[in-house]
Amino acid sequence: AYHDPHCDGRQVIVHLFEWKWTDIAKECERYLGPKGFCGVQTSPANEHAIVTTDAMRPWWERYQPVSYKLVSRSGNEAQFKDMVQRCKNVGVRIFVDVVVNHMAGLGRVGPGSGGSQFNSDNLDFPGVPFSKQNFNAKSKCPSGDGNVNDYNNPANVRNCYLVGLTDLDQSQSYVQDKIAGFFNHMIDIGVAGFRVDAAKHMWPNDFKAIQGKTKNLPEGGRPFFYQEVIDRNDGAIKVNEYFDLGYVTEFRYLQKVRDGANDLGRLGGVYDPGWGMAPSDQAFVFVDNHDTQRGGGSLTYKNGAEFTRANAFTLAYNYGFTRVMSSYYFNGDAEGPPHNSDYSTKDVTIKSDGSCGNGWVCEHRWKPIGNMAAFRNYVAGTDVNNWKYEGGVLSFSRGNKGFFAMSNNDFNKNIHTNLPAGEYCDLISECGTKIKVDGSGNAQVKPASGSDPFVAIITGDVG
Ligand code: LAG
Ligand code: CA
Repeated sequence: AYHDPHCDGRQVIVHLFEWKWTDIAKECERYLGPKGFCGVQTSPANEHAIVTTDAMRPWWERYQPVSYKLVSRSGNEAQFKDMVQRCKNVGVRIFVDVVVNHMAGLGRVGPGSGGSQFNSDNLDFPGVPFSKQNFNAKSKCPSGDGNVNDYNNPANVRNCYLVGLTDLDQSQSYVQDKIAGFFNHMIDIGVAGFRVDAAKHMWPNDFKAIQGKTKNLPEGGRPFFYQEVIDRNDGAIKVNEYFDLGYVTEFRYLQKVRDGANDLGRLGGVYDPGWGMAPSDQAFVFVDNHDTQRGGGSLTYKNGAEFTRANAFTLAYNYGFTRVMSSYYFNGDAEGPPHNSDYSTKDVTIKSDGSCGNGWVCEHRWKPIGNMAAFRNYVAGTDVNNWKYEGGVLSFSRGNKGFFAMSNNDFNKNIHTNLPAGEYCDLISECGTKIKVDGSGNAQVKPASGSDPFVAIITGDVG
């Protein structure tokens, strides 16, 4: 019920981490719409704490909610509305990261990014309002220090404070109403769905009750939900507890695709039911996210070619619903987005070669990544066939609609494509080379450029 992203069959979401609403609106119009992206995952849109103590304006202050007013480091409500509308106009939907497991951490005080006062130690958030009785009481949390510290005990994971963040009691009707009201406000504005932060730390039935109070989209249908559930076969909480509530993040995929990007033959096993991985129609997959790129053992933009292979493959293959990470360059783990001297976030600038400036990485604009969105859209619903790993080149077809090949280095190889005879534009290089398929479906396959050792072709036009 919560698995339709409402983007006309498009298949790829990009997380524009820490981007301002004004820049996201422009990116929808100038790049994401034309390239066939389904949507954008935004950073949390609601009011958050302003952290100047442990670090100066770290990115993670946005995971410390203060109220559900739409005023954040990315912009105000008017800018948010303008973004949602402008993106929607070019076929790109907005998916908001919602942080509703908790409010700001102990020790934090107001004002927040929207000017609301609050005091975490007193469990007082007048901007909602939430007060002491709306939070999980110590008596419900089986943990000596009140923090989550035993992943083998669901009550510990879900009723205790995650890294000191004041834990809301979502079993209360009042709390559910406030959270659903926050979702409904964004749905009224035109948002199509949500990434549910820390879903693992909320009881599935409580969240189900919140969804029950959430309205349909104005155009009809249930909002899209994907639940952040980190399940690496390392505790009591399993992804399948959340299948009814939307897609679930599949973190075992990150490890599988990292290992495969260095040893391409292993990519055939990226979906491993033996590991308990979610089936394709439940799995939300990605090469990295904003947490794992800061020490989660995943590939990141810093890995260059391997990271590019992992992403191109993810989009070419047929497992899960896909998200691409789009980052800013960073050294320290807490470092916030590129900023001006007053700590306001810098604009995203676009250079003449299409790459981004001002400290933004824009992985989604790397050709073997961004140009694969159209491939995935076109071949959706087809099987992976003709899997072949030979001479360092991995290739496969998607039914008789698409063909993909990649290697660690340049290549030039005769391969069966499973496509009808014809001359097809390579999508990766934006038709920098054409691939000629003969009457038996074979082709001499050579990338347009040896520095981007990928080829992707489809039998029709890009979206
Ligand atoms: C998530 N998913 O389930 C987010 O993806 C992740 O980025 C969030 O942690 C986490 N859950 C809570 O929403 C991030 C940082 C933490 C940070 C937290 C709150 O990874 O490091 O904790 O956001 O801002 C910070 C400090 C802690 C401190 C805590 C409370 O790093 O030392 O205890 O704030 O004040
Ligand atoms: Ca909780």
